[in-house]
Amino acid sequence: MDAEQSATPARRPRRVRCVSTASVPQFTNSPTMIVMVGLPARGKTFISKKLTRYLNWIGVTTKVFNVGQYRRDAAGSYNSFEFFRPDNSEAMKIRRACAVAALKDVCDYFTRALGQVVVFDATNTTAERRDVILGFAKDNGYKVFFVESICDDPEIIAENIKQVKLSSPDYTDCDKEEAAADFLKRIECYKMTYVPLDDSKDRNLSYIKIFDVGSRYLVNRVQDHIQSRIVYYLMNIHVTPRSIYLCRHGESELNLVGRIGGDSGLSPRGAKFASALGAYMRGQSIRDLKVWASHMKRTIQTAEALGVQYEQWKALNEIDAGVCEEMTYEEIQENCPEEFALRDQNKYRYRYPKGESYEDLVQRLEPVIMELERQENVLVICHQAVMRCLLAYFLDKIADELPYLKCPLHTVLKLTPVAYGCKVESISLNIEAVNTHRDKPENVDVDREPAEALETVPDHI
Ligand SMILES: *[C@@H]1O[C@H](CO)[C@@H](O)[C@H](O)[C@H]1NC(C)=O
Ligand SMILES: CC(=O)N[C@H]1CO[C@H](CO)[C@@H](O)[C@@H]1O
Repeated sequence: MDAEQSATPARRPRRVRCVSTASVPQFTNSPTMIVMVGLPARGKTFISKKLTRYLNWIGVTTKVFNVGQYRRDAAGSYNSFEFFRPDNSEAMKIRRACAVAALKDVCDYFTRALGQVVVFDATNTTAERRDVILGFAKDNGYKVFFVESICDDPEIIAENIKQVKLSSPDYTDCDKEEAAADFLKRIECYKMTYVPLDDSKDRNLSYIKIFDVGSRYLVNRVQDHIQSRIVYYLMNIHVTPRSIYLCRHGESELNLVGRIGGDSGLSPRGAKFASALGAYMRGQSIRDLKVWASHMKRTIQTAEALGVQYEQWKALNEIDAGVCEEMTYEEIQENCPEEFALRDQNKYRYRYPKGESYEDLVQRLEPVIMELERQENVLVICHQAVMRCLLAYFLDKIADELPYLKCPLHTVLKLTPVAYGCKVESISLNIEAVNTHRDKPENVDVDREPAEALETVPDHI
């Protein structure tokens, strides 16, 4: 016993608890710069944003630095492609200064914000520019991984310009046709100096080249775990239009009585939802819809009512509440008030004794996300905590917000990728159900009164 403890013998002994960091392996000890390479309209910003969203979700702190945004801030309003001509020395100066400013901010992000990865979203089409970045990274002890997007299909490029470039701040008050023409000329300016990564000259660099939006890849010198995860992710994503439908099982017998977890079947209203869900999905008339459920009775009964084939994923099972399984919130407060408070203090990190945390759940769901990326139209019938984790991935929600995302029973969320993000439609199937959402109470102190702890518990029988 140390001096401090023996000096305060009256203190209530506290269970030593393990903060659940173990579920997130320390991916990298030196920060990594992911540097995008390629002509404009090759999907670099799309890849940057998507990859950043993924890395943050798996627990690797990541941020995008878009050099184009620095240019817009520095050079003021945009006139025309002339700005991007290699012989425009005034503009070149501005562009170089922007890159320097962006690199300085990268430094700050790694040192002050404790970031682990940055995605440097610039065109970086010349070997000289890449050398500047490599020198900078070497001086600071950062690893560099290049992601080059190569595409010469005019249709794909025209589509990309239409989808994202015309809504860029550069072209706000511009005629669409004129803007597209200007953008094509801008691409020509870059082409004058563009040197792709070279199989022989750049053979010591770490990179992935993505050809024609993923029809072919070339991967060179993967240095570590995080780069390998990035490569795997980039090889699984696609841009084919599709929708992902997320919902929970129909209301269960345990939902009715306010008990968490367990493995009960559907209530009569839950069964009604299951058939309504079947009707709704048939109304969407999707060819080749995949349906996924968990290994738990309530999702299986919901999926069965659809009358189509479905797959079962154990990874989709509800968060394991350990010793609190099948308890009501009132009972948790009664039997383990300290646990209840600790969970309210950090709901994302909190791990139920002999159970899981939300953070654990995200790690368990990573293969589900990867497969969702590979698939097209999918309906995922899952559980409240699971749905929150999946939703957070698609909507780019931070860990603090994730455990409080609203995922009511008997409501389908339809997610459709648009431009750089995801459109969400919330479809209530108009079948009553109990509310299972408990907001964070104001007082999260371990010494709070029971009434304060139970303030936000939803009604139940
Ligand atoms: C690659 O690295 C090797 C070993 O460090 C070195 O000898 C070689 O010159 C490098 N090649 C290039 C093209 O930089
Ligand atoms: C076209 C181009 O070279 N884009 C950027 C690549 O990154 C460097 C940073 O070293 C910038 O200077 C460029 O503007």
